[in-house]
Amino acid sequence: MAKLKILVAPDPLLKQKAHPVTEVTDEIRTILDDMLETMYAAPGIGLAATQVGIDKRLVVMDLANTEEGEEPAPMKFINPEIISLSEEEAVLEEGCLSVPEFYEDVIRPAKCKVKALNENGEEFITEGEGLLAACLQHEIDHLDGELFIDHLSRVKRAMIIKKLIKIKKHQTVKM
Ligand code: GNR
Ligand code: NI
Repeated sequence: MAKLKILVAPDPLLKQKAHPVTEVTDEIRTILDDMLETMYAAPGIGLAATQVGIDKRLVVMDLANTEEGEEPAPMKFINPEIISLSEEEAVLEEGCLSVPEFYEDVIRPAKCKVKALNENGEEFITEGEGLLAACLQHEIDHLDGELFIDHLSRVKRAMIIKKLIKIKKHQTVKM
């Protein structure tokens, strides 16, 4: 297992549309495990391969509240695709490991249905609402080069990017 480096906006790699996985191999299963390790260490509830500079349509998530005693519930998605979205919308405060320290309300379809492959290359469908729906859409957005701040007003987005650039300028390289 290896912990990967999470890219922080603005980074041109975060704006790239990731390519589908053509074959589910041991290499893919290793990347998914490394992504889970990276996500748990961050900590976060989801992570897309784009965020760790890997150009593949891979997502991991775990929405279990382990602080409340729930067992970890890792989820792995290969080539996830939204197959339906509700007309009804919902607002949820989102954060992102690639937009650290900023939390904003995002309006999205309240429910979604996603088709993906599991780590054995078998197709499955997940249907969700609430945090699961928001997280699935947030992660699939990453694979398409979109961040949650792209759902905010231009003014809010520009303000956040400006602050992130300022923070980066003041950072010294970690050795
Ligand atoms: O850790 C995360 N929390 C979160 C909260 C609300 C909606 C989406 C998320 S995903 C985020 C981790 C992340 O950046 N995934 O891409
Ligand atoms: Ni994110």
